[in-house]
Amino acid sequence: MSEADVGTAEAVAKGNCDFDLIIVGAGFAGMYMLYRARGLGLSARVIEAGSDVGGTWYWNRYPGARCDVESMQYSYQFDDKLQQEWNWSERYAPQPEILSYAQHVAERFDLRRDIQFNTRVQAAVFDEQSSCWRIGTSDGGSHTARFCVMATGCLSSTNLPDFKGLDSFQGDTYHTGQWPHEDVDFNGKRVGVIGTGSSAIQSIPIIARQAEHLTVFQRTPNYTVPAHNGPIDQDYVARVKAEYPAMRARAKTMISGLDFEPNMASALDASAEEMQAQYEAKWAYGGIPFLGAYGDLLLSEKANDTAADFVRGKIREIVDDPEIAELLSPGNVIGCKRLCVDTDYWATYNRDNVSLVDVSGTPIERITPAGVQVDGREYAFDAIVFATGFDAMTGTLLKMDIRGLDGQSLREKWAEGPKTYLGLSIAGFPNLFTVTGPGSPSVLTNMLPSIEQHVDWISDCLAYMRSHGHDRISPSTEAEAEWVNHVSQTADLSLRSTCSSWYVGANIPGKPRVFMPYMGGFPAYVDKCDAVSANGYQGFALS
Ligand code: NA7
Repeated sequence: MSEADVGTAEAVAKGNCDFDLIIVGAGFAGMYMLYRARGLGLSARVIEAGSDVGGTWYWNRYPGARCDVESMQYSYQFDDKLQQEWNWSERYAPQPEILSYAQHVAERFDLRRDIQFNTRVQAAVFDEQSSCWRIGTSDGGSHTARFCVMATGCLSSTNLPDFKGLDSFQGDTYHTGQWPHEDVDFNGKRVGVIGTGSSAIQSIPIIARQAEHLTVFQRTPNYTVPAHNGPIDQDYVARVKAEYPAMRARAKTMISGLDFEPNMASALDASAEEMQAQYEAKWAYGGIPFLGAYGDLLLSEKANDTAADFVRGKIREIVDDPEIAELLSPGNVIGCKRLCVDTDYWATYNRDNVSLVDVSGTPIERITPAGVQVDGREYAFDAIVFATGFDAMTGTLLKMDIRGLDGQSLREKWAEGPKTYLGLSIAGFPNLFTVTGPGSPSVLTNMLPSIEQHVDWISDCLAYMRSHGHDRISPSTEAEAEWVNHVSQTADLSLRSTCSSWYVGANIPGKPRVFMPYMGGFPAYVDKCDAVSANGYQGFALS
């Protein structure tokens, strides 16, 4: 769609926009933004590519898909009745339940009437004369709005590597991030899974139980810690519900935005016995809090090695075949890539119907009509599952043709990596906001509180603009450059920036290698955002 095709000529000529706000995406960010916009009396329209709400949890329906944040914390807190009335069934909520929760929120607040489903935004162009964003959509439609909020998610653009012969495969293919809505039955089938990231680690144990044979193609082994998932403890639920606001407040003081008790001591000061006991306790508790075993696990390689060694020991303990255990053992920094949380992942390799193919030295050569070819050998399958991840954080934004002042495109602006002010706004793109955009803590934190913090900040900003008679806001290039610099310097302090992960865009050929999320932690980030708004939106030009 070209710029000329986008927009309502009449509205543009009048200097009016069709809506105060267009929100792109009806996941948790878009839904809450709509709720807040309505509360401010603003007219808003949400445009959503899927046929219903839920975002990430609408698309990622693969077997075993589950949140790696505990249920009682992975929910909205803006409405106490909502958090009191909703009941989670498991410690870690499975995808269908999170999707039901999103649907419940949509119904409870009657959100769907302002959401246009099955429509993808293709272009967003700022019209300088009218100060309206003109949004062009896949159905050929267009709308104008004073403000545009990109609530497009961090992991919403799937990555399907450009394997030779991809289209030649005669069997069924699936991507974990675009899973069909119908049940997929692997019973009696020969299945290949490509990838060993979080999606693969969650789905492999379940596919293995169904398939006649499962072959996993692993390029880089990954660290995972058991979830110890199960039915949620009702006493715990009652305790949390009795003190939900206090728990939420505690979580906000944590770097991760998660309420748990990290041990801030150095691993290097612990004796071998203390360390073993500490890691065993964390392993028994399960999940991402494992990385809170010591305060320096992501700061010192020597400290990190102690945790990595412990997990490698667990792999050797669980996996019967020492050669397979060795292949499954990651050699890099634990927590550098996002730590995975699993149910029976390592033990799955003890099954007779599961094999592991190491493609680290001999990449997948091609997809053939019968299956996958590696090192001259063909593996035949009835189905191939691509668990190959996402073009994270920037992929979805850059798929759209977003143009700001002077027709500058976001693709040009971000050619060397994303540049934002606070991960919320972009110099040269007035009245455009990104929820959990690159340069904000986003994926390094519990997403729900981070989403709410961004949406609240944007809502307060819109209210401020209205009360001060402003209709345009844009960050200065200086404020943006300073923030980009700060994000990059902060990333350098942590081991997280040292490996080839999707945090740095290393999984996408040609993507600039930049650590995208902000590593400074949730509390420091919130303080910065609050200081910016308290100082009359410091770093922004308002007119
Ligand atoms: P990830 O974590 O990006 O994992 C993708 C996996 O696919 C990973 O093991 C990749 O290996 C592998 N991959 C990608 N391209 C290839 C090729 N060409 N050949 C072989 N293997 C390949 O995505 P997920 O969906 O699992 O998880 C994303 C996030 O969702 C996760 O971090 C949680 O936050 C939830 P590589 O490591 O690049 O060598």
